[in-house]
Amino acid sequence: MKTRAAVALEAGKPLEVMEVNLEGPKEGEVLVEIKATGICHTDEFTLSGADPEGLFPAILGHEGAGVVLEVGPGVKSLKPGDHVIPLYTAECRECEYCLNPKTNLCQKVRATQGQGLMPDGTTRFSMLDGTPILHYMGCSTFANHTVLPEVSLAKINPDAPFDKVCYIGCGVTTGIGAVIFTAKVEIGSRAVVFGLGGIGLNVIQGLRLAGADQIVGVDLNPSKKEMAERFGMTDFVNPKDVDGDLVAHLVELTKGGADYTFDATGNVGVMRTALECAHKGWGESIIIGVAPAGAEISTRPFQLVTGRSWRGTAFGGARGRTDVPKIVDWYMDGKIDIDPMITHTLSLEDINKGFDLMHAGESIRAVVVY
Ligand code: NAD
Ligand code: AHE
Ligand code: ZN
Ligand code: ZN
Repeated sequence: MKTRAAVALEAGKPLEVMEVNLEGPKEGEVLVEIKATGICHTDEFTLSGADPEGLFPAILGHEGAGVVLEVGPGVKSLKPGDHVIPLYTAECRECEYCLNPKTNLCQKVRATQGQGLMPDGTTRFSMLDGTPILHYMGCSTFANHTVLPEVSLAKINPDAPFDKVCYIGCGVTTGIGAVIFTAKVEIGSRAVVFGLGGIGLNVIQGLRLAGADQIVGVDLNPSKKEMAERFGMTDFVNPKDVDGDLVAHLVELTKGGADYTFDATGNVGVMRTALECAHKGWGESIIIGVAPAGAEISTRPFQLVTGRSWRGTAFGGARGRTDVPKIVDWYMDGKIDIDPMITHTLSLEDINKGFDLMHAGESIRAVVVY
């Protein structure tokens, strides 16, 4: 079939919206009509050329929601008409990783996914002249239709609005999951969140759900303060307004250091600050942000010797097929809020405006509706 897609032809160039060829689903695969997709900072990261796994030409996008149109041979858990959210972290429920309760990093399709290919080592997308186009993060939601492995799809409540729950495909789950599944934050905790964008706001929302007493937000952009307060931030710190050492300021503000800190910026300097303002003896710092190729984190080992822990999380530690449908239900039941964070809705033709809004710090989430 033919479908419309925004294609990343090369790093650092705007996406080009065009008609592309899409082959139907093979064994264990599913054809999905994407109804809406968010634009995450990680799409920008890969498009910029900073991603060591970035390959071109590719169809980016990993924060979508849509409807199953067709299933390939052997697919048992999905049928045409099911509403689904694509998963960049699959859940096969049978690999060594899925069977270990300590991780959500299913490896069933990860190797080929990182090469922009389906599990059989081929791509389903091509240009009209036949040039192959690569998949991205196993999702490619910047196409109106896409093909995914069955294990990379979560079946969700059919009443859920696509233009809102697409955000659960990455930002919402990553932020809330980092608090609930990775850090397992306790009632009464003090926390510091660095970066109040599409991920950091959901960390804040997760901290409020978990019953944290103090939720400090840190951002260089003061326009992020209002929305963060709406989601539960109790204190705002703009590093530009702090005289002297930021770590010392945050330790004082949290009365000795935070129980939990979260980096949602991708800046390795910020990651160090986040570790060092965690409480001596027990503070945990969770890295969510994705840093560019070649970047490295550093600190004095004494920071760890004296009881702080440095951890990381992918997709908030969520097991997609199990947890994503539950998070959709939390939204449908009013337990979490998403709508105010979707600040812009665009057509596919205008997708590059979504990247411009992100660069200008004007959007939280821009969502493309097909
Ligand atoms: P975003 O652009 O919406 O938000 C980033 C925020 O960080 C902005 O508000 C910006 O002003 C702030 N910021 C930048 N530099 C800062 C600094 N030095 N100090 C304080 N604040 C600073 O991005 P997003 O969509 O929220 O993504 C955040 C990060 O999380 C990105 O690196 C993204 O790639 C990553 N991410 C990781 C996962 C995962 O599974 N680990 C999932 C999604 C996104
Ligand atoms: N490809 C990059 C790393 C990118 C990365 O860390 N991706 C996160 C999800 S970001 C979503 O917005 C992730 O889940 N990583 C785990 C995984 O298996 O990819 C690089 O540095 O090579
Ligand atoms: Zn993302
Ligand atoms: Zn698995």
